[in-house]
Amino acid sequence: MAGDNAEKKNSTPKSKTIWTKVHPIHVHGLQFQVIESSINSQFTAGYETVRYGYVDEGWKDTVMMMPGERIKVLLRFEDFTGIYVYHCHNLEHEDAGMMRNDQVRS
Ligand SMILES: [Cu+2]
Repeated sequence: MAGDNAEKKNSTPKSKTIWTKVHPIHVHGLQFQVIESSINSQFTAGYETVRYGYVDEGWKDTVMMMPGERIKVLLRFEDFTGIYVYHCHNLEHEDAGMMRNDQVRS
């Protein structure tokens, strides 16, 4: 995701165990498209159990991310500049640090 808030993006979560869970990642204020995804080979077996149930095409405000998955998204910041929030919709993950800001400047 775009932005210049590298310090927050590189912070360490309070719990490392949440990274092995599924994460419904939500972006506030706009929709996006998933343009690329990949899975770490360590997590392929789990991903294969659900891969045909996933639909990456189309505009979204939330994307389900499997453990070990990386995605590249296309976001259109056209309505305003400022801080956009993105986070995991699992409340315990949000509370453990999976809520971040992305500063958008014109
Ligand atoms: Cu999560």
